[in-house]
Amino acid sequence: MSKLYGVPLSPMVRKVLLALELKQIDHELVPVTPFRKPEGFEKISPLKKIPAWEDDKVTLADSTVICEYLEERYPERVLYPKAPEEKAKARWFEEYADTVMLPVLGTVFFERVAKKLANQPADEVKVQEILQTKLPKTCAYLESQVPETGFLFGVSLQLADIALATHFINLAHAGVNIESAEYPRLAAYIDRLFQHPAVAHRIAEDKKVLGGK
Ligand SMILES: N[C@@H](CCC(=O)N[C@@H](CS)C(=O)NCC(=O)O)C(=O)O
Repeated sequence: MSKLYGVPLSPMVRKVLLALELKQIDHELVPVTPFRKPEGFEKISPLKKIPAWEDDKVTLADSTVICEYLEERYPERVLYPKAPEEKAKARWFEEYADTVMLPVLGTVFFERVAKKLANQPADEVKVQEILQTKLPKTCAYLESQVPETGFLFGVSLQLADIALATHFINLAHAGVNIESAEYPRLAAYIDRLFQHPAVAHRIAEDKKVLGGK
């Protein structure tokens, strides 16, 4: 059976999990956390990061690389737009999520939630700095990009939406919600993302792990 290495609370692992769920691809989740990586993990993930993927044909690292592979190998439920200009834009959103949202939103989650799970103290000074300086810039940019209705490329949820959703899920787990008074389009778009059944399912699964923490 194909294997996904990682844990569902990692935003990049959740991105792949959502793609697997939408495409209904059987897989086994092999738990690997950023805090504890198995001996020899670099043979599967050269940068020792999660997620990594292993199946009968390949071993791959990086959520974007894995998702593009899944799209080409399992094209039944399409997760990227077809038109080249839209597909390029979708890839841009994945790149933006990876390069900007992971260090900004991901750090808030890491400090407040992941460290708590690992019994380590949060650096709240770092969190406040991000919330006051970096997060507003990210939200302002996304406010200018997201549509008033539906998802980024129409009525169905695609990979670009998932790439953004996964970070907003973790931000919400860290107790930060995007205010509709400040970012009306973005807040409404996030509501639509969170109401999508696959996304809602992942949030419910996360809450089982997080419990009362
Ligand atoms: N560009 C990568 C980023 C992966 C990444 O940074 N994963 C984090 C967890 S969300 C990780 O494994 N960090 C551990 C480390 O950097 O050693 C992707 O999209 O998969």
